[in-house]
Amino acid sequence: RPLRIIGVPMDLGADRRGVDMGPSAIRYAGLDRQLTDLDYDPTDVGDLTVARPEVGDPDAVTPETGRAKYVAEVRDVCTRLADEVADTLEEGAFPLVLGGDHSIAIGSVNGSARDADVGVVWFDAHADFNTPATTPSGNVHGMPVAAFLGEGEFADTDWAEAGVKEENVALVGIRSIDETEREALRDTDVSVFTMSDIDERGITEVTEDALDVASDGTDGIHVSLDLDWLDPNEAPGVGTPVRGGVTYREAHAALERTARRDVRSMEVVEVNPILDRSNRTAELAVELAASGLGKRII
Ligand code: DIR
Ligand code: MN
Ligand code: MN
Ligand code: MN
Repeated sequence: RPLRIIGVPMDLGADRRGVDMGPSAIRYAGLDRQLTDLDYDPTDVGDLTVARPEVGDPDAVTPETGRAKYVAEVRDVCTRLADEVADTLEEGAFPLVLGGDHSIAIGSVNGSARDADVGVVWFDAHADFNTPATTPSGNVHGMPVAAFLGEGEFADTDWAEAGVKEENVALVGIRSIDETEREALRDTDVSVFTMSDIDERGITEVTEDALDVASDGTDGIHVSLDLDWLDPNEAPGVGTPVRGGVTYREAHAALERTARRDVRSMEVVEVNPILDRSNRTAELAVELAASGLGKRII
């Protein structure tokens, strides 16, 4: 099975420098080898070019964008990433995107949804549903779900709004939401599965529900895996850790269930090697990507 690895060394959507080294760390952790063992035929197309923070204007506030740091640079990268992902699918290969901060999901989802109806499963501690009007931080990595759904300032933007239906989006493992973000989320048909849901119902049942949401009436699922979904004890190399995340086993169980469905594209994001311990978060990213792509114990 042909697969394309697309690196996106993006750190303009988050406050912590170092997440731009995520794609290198994930490759170093043995991604190519894992994929080959799984009978994929990976082609690594290298990294997209991302502007350095010194070049952009962090505090650009425009009537069009409101408060969203480096949004012009993020838009430029996401536009190119969307093309790359769409081309990959058109050529019959599976797109595996390596971040970089989570703002790049705006590009991945747009590429995946260009010629198909897609659902999205979002494994994350955060809901990533802020808009330039609601954001407390100004960081675009807290906005990608709102962006690809065309909320607020992202409405009718050709680079952000992706035509994905709210009813086909499921957020899983959520435990940190800003107040205004919570209110906006309640007004939508996005499905939110919190850590409490996982506590009460177990990871398998919750994951199956999320996969049903994303599959219902769609041509396939885009899987977005933010490593801060896991407990920080397991995944220390992330910029915005939140206690009380999923365990190592729960994470694998969820991605093993995911692999049984019609997954058409995937991204692993927010690995920050500067904050990591001996690259273990990048190694975890590789393992979980492998589970999500069909790796089984026997
Ligand atoms: C926060 C943090 N909700 C924000 N978001 C993060 O900045 O909008 N997303 N860390 O991954
Ligand atoms: Mn995220
Ligand atoms: Mn997160
Ligand atoms: Mn809406």
